[in-house]
Amino acid sequence: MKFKLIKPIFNFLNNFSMRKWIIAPVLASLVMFGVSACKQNESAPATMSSAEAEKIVAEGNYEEAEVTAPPLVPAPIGDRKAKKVIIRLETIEKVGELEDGTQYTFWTFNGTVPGSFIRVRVGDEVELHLKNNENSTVSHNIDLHAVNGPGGAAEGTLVAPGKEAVVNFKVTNPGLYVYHCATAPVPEHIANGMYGLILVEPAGGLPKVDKEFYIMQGDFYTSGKKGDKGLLSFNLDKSIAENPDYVVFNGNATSLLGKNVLQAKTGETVRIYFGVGGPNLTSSFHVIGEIFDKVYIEAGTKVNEHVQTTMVPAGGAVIVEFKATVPGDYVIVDHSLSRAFNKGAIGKIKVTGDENPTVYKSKK
Ligand SMILES: [Cu+2]
Repeated sequence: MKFKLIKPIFNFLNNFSMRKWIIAPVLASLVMFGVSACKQNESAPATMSSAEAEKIVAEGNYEEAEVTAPPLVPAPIGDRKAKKVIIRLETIEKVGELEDGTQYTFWTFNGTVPGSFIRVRVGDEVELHLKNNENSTVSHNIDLHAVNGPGGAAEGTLVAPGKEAVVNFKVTNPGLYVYHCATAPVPEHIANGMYGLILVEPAGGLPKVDKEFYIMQGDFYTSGKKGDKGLLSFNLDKSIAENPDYVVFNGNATSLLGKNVLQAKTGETVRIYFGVGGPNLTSSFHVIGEIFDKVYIEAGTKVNEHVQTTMVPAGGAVIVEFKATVPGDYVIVDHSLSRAFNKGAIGKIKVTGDENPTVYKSKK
């Protein structure tokens, strides 16, 4: 999805060390609100006591997590200790484009498809604020697959337009997890673009790489057909039949093409955090001309090596790594290739640098 105008309003200041003096009293109120809301709902995810909340605010021992729009990811966590982090997401309904001239009313987290990339580490205490923009037409919530708790926090975050919910959860398992809206009818909310990724780094962090990118695949079911101009809407029958008009990366058929191609240099190691929002299709994720040196299988802890294509389920993710050794254009696809060449699931990584004839050369 192309996003031109809306920048998340919660990124209003950059320097948190100064900002916390402004936010602390507000935060104290929000934490107390969250505690009180959770107390009324015994099935809500883990809460903290009011004493704990006051202690954290008094000590200033918390951090506003940086979140990023695709294809960017926040800076690595590295070896920092577990701590309390605050994450702010806002559900925003907005018109964007599936491709040039083809408009669609996306439902989003923070105004992008996929939603903001969240990066935390195992052991962190997360205080998640989910606001539903006042211009929304329906309620939304969030189910984070990284959460141990009813609905992955969905029950505790269901919010009407103009309202905000706060939930607290402990990050217990490392890995890369999908989050998505889980408000009924769930397939429609997801089909409109309501998904994203949350990375939970292990203690000590992930191995260092030179480049990191964030890509999610989604299938879109419209009232028209691919390439139609104007504003299209969601089509329920096509969604039930699992027959999308568009299958795209990052919400738009050209999100990783043209001026948006990903860039790397020869010799650099590249890591891609890839997820599938769905709502229906799996992905046969492949980069033409590259071999994944490492694949974190199903985005868990186990690593496979020397993989050509990795299968990613709807509501699942994978972490892949490769080294860029030969300059050129490398095409990213769902290797169910009609989706790539006819429905939009195609992107590109451009590798620049010196030729490497010992690895590859061509002569015509
Ligand atoms: Cu929703």
